[in-house]
Amino acid sequence: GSASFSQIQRSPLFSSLNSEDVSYFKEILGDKNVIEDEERLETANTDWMHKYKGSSKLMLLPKNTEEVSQILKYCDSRSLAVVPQGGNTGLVGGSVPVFDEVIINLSLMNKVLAFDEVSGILVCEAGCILENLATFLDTKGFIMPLDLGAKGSCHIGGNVSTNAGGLRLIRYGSLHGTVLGVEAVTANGNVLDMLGTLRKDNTGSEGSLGIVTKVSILTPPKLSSVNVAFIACNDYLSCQKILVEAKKNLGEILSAFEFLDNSSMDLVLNHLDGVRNPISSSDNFYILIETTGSDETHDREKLEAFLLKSLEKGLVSDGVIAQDINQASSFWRLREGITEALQKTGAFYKYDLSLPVEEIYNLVNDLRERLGDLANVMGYGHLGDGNLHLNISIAEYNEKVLGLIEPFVYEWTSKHRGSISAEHGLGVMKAEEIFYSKSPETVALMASIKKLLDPKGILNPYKVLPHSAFSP
Ligand code: FAD
Ligand code: 2HG
Ligand code: ZN
Repeated sequence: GSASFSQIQRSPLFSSLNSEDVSYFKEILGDKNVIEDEERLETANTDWMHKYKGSSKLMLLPKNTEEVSQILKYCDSRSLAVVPQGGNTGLVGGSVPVFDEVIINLSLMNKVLAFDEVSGILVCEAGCILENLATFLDTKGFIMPLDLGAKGSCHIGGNVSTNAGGLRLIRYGSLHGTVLGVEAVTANGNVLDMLGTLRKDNTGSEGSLGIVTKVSILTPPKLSSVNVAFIACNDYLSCQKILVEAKKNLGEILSAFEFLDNSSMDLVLNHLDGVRNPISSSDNFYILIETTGSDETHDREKLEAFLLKSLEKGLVSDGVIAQDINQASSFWRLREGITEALQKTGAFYKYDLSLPVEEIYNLVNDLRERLGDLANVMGYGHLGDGNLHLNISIAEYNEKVLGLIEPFVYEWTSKHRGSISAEHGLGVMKAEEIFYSKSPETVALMASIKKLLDPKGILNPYKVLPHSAFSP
């Protein structure tokens, strides 16, 4: 396999689960929310990519904050390590146990608690599925400020804990900005109620500092006019110029700017059913542009004029604007479906990088040159945010090829002052690589915060921070 679990040692400081523990959990949660069933454990132990796999013997399904608190208080006193789990859609192996950590899955905590129709402030439990929240808000005339391909399964608590980015960041900003407050439980079972008051900065801790139990989030109003254009262009320089033009000409209505290269397009066309390239002659790059505004005629005119101008300037070789919502979804499918299509190839390596926009495709080209015909290199992502998703697909996992990719990709990124963890988090995949994008001082500070909030280190061990951060 490609996961580097084999290099990690189980910490001898943690105890092992015994039958008394299980009885205690049954007492507080009820029998049916203490899961020992092998099939269900198999699913909960395995990550979305089927790349990381733990061997937990127990999954707990708390129904409320009080139960989360009781669980953690007990686990802390017994030195039982735990892994908080939301929708288990994470892409860095953060949401599954490495060894036998107890899985605390939040899926039963799925209630909307309050919605203020004037301010747009939503308060809900952490286990709410993102898409369900979006559906709920739709009836009220609002939308979620974030959207991502995993919306049908991921939880808002998981989104907040990884500070997920996604497809609308260019418009609504980072979740840090729209999450107004959280309620969280720390390792010793203390409930921190910071709901709705503070602009709390504990997002992005990936379950290593506490379990998020409730979230308060500012939601934007739903606007009546959404348009999606799908365009092709010949070279990466044109993609950058189109981005600049889109920001200038579409300004306040721009709500997504996504790109994929032709190998990503081929992958999607080959592996997903019912998709087709809306551009008749294939090209090297594709860009999806979405606008969201309040005046259909005005917005559409703007988008059409923008497209025409880009064609005249020779930046765009061809382009289409979706005629209806079905066509718009079919354009989105080509971009959002890449992760799912990759899943259907033999094996893949995944990198989630922030880089200066002008450097993004140089890395893709450099890696392609380095790997030759050993593997297929794909570049796509949130170009408007300077976020490249670099994926390499290969028939089967191969240490030699991995050795050509790492540390090359990390060093390349570090050299260009980028981040090796743009939006997916570090998880177990990149805990040891944190120094490529954070200074030793920053990592030391993160470790001391961790120590303060979780002295025994029971919360999501082996994730986010490197082993060395805890050695004297
Ligand atoms: P999980 O995978 O269950 O957990 C992720 C991490 O958060 C783990 O470390 C876990 O321990 C921790 N955690 C979960 N819930 C809690 C909680 N309540 N309290 C404390 N810690 C918790 N990510 C992006 O940023 N942008 C994208 O565009 C994007 N697109 C994706 C598309 C697909 C098809 C897939 C499969 C994934 C995508 N992701 C994306 C990655 C992933 O979906 C997001 O990171 C998502 O936010 C994870 O939510 P989850 O509920 O599934 O969390
Ligand atoms: C996306 O933007 C997700 O589609 C997943 O963040 C990226 O699969 C990936 O590498
Ligand atoms: Zn992404």
